[in-house]
Amino acid sequence: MSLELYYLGPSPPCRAVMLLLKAIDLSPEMKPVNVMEGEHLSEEFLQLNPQHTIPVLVDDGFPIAESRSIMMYLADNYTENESLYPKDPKQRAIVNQRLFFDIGTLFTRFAECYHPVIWKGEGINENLVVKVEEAFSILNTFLEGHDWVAGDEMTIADFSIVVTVSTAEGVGFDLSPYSNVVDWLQRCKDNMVDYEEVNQANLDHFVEHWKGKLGEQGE
Ligand SMILES: N[C@@H](CCC(=O)N[C@@H](CS)C(=O)NCC(=O)O)C(=O)O
Repeated sequence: MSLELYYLGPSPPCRAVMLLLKAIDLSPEMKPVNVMEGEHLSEEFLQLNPQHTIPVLVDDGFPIAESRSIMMYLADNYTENESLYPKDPKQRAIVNQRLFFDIGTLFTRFAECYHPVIWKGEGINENLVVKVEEAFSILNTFLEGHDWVAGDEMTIADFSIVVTVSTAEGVGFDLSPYSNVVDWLQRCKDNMVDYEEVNQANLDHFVEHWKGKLGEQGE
């Protein structure tokens, strides 16, 4: 069997997959792809993923992109722990809903609002902040009375959403109005295997790099 993950530590979708890998105690061969240097546009990488994004998992020659589908695949094939991605159709539907809420609403709104700030040094657009706040309110509602985003067990949706939420916090989005989210984030930090190493350290590295760049632009 050969299993490889093409990744870069600071990348949010890569961090989500890496948190799941720790949870299921699986160690694929790690293949760094430096997107800053354009390595994701090489002929070899485009063969694996014409969409030229990381992460990409390659399982015995079978490549799969998109972090959430990678997590579905890993949970279906590489763990006996059914609670991470339940087989029951209704429970699975809730997990899927949370994953699609993340890619379609939470992360998307965060990226629309903050990527111009992060990558282009632009000022913050308050109209877009309102949309991010609305998405965080919805997440807060999902968490009402529940320990995890899809119910009472940690699932792959928690890995997906925790990288969005922690990255938002890392670039200055105020989580304090969303008390369920604040409590859940602490629960993730306390319960996800190697959270500090896999998510926090890579996120801190990303934020440091970003702040350094902002400083350069301000000079
Ligand atoms: N929805 C994708 C997003 C992947 C993504 O955009 N990755 C970034 C790094 S964080 C990337 O590879 N960017 C290079 C590109 O889009 O060409 C996922 O969850 O895997």
